Amino acid sequence: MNSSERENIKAAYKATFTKKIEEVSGNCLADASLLKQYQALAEMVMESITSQWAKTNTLYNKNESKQVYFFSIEFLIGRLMKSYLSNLGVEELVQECSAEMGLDYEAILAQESDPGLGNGGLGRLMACYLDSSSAMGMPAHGNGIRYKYGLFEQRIINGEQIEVADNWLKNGYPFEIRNPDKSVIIKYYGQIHSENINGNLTFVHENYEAIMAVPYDIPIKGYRNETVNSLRLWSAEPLEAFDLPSFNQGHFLNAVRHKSEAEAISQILYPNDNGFDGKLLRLKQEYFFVCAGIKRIIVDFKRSNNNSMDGFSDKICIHINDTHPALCGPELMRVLMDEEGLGWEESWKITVAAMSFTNHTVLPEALEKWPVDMMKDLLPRIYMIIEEINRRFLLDLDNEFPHDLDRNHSLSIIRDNYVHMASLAIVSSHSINGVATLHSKILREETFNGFYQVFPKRFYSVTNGVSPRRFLMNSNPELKTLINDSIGPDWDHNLFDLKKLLNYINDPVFYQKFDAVKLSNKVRLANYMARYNNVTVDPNSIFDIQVKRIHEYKRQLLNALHVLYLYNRLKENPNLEMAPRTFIFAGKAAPGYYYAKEVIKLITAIAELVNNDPSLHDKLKVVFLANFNVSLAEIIYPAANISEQISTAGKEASGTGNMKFMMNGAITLGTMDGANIEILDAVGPSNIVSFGLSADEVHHYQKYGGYRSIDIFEQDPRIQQVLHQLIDGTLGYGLSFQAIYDSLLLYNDGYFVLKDFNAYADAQNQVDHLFRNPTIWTKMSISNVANSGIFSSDRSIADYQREIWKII
Ligand code: 9GP
Repeated sequence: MNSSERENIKAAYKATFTKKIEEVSGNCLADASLLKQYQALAEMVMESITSQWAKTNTLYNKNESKQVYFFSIEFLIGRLMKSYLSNLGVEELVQECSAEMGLDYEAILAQESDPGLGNGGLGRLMACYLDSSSAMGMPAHGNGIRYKYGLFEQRIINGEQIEVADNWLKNGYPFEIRNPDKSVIIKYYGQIHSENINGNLTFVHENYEAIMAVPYDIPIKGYRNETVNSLRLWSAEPLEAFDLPSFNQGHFLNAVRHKSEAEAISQILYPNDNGFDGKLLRLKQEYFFVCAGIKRIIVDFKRSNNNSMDGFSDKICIHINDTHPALCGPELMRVLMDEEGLGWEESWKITVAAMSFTNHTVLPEALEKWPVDMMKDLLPRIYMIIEEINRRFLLDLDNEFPHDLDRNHSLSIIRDNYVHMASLAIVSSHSINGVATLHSKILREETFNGFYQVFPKRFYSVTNGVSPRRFLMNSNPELKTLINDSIGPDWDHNLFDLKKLLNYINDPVFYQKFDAVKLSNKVRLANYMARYNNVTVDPNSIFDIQVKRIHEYKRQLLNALHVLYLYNRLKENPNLEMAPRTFIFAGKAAPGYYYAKEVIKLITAIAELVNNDPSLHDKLKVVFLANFNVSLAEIIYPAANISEQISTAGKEASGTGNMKFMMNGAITLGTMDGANIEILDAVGPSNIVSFGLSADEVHHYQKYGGYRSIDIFEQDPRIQQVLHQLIDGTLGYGLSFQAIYDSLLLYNDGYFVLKDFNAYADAQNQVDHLFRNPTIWTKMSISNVANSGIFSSDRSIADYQREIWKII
């Protein structure tokens, strides 16, 4: 485009935007608030996307290509405006025009709410996979819940986490389209009776409670291509908003009760990450979006397939993201048999061929199981089908392994009065995968070993990935520009091309530019911390960052204890030679997770102690950033020098924050857990700092014993000092962290914090030495960016396509 064409386009943009402002606000541009400016821009974006969206849907409706449907109870999508603009290829233009019109582009974008429709890794992964599928022009859609309130907003008050409702819809959401014409009725409770209709046994559901699932569709626009896939989020509504007969009889509360009971289903996201509490409402949620999603898939499929179900599993993949949507299996069976009139065998063949399942955790407390009575009562027909799936599965098992009662019991979907959702998902899927090599191995050898023996060919491994568009190009524009200037712009379609940066691995001029980018991102984060935490930090210090959900197995505690130890060293020797360090933490604790909340309190108490001690001469700072969410993450990753990935080995399925940090040049300080192992493989041992027990060692201790935390305590005066400080008032008058202290000593340190302490402290020393040699450090950092291509979610999606969905 020549410059006069560009000027014409800009003039057209400005005119349209000005007009749009009038439409959305009734004001002229000069009087329009930032919110209205954002809404005007959002409308323009939607207008440019919707015709491509319609075209993509028309194409898909011809059923020519295989469609993938991700069923997930979480989709942590983050703000979308920047992605849309950049995927449309107009971001620079909008930025330029905004500046010329005297508007604050970043402030306009900040008006968008950040939908917290997920807890962490699981939901964010789904968002990256949708982004990648569209970027690759692959038909893939999301099916989830449109929670009215997303994950709570975290405030830190007097050092403690306080939860505030996340009302992300308060100003409306401009990127969704409500499609009530595609609503689905969901039936709960009631009784099932069988009837013989024309010689066929038919199951009839009576006396049920019905609610309506109404879809809201969000376009997922591909990066600089014509593909627009859909994320469909279901909202629960009553069939009739108002019960007039009750009202007329004076039962005013009853008149609206049904409305609020129905709406409760999509009211709020359960705030547990890697945890499970068997609440009835959660089971209602799980069936709600499964039933609605499956129904629409079938309606759409049949419409474009001469009203027939032939070839369904050749054209449809139903991907179950963790066990929350595991009812997809029985629900598909129900529809195929009760509504489509197919027999059991045929329905089962279709179901298993269509379904695939990804497991995301091996933590026993996160494995879902529902009381039989609850399931039977709420979902009577679904329960009948699960029983039958189980009966047939156990029969097959008995044929293959006769009289093996133990095996039969341990693999039974229904056992000890619970329905085990992972077992259900495995039995009804043709593929089961873990999300990193180690995790998949643990699934095969431990967690699901019994199933692996029965279905060895069903087990796969697909290492997670993250969107390079969101987590590199859009959140680190300066690095993007430097990479473009160095290796050309084509890496945006193939992240493996980042390897070309290795040509600059000994180039001092490139080093300077690379360091300048990192510094600029650190300054951005330092300004944020000055503004929101009122803490001044040195941007030249090591930014050592641990951001993720607060969980015992993720071991923020190990990091915090080490900070306290470093503090003690500095107090003892104020001249200690060390690079100044800023330890940054962020993450939410599940509201009912007392221990995790104590850890937050501990970190903020250490921050108070350290940041207010002038004798440290600013060598050490500690910051806890409140309300970690996708938007904050986008500021944090580009600014990191150190990425703390220090989970107890064998516990973190993969991690994806580790990949986002790496893409932005942070060096991983990590245990050999989850995808850290693949990061080590990708960058080589000299570009990562690893430490600690291996998963095998942890497993061995857990199985056979032999670890006594008290022995470590007694032998190590550093640990003694730090642990005493937890309870002796050092951290604040009257402040005592007895529960943490007890967990480490009295309850034998279940997450091996003390066992790994020494190795961690050594690793931290190594970090300090490396950082003090800037040439080595920058080289390591560049190597991390250059070798991060394998962690693009485009690669993960390509793996799923090839191995699991069999889409060529
Ligand atoms: O804890 C895992 C995390 O390791 C992984 O990266 C992520 C995506 O696969 O899933 C997390 N699991 C959950 O959030 C709950 O199963």
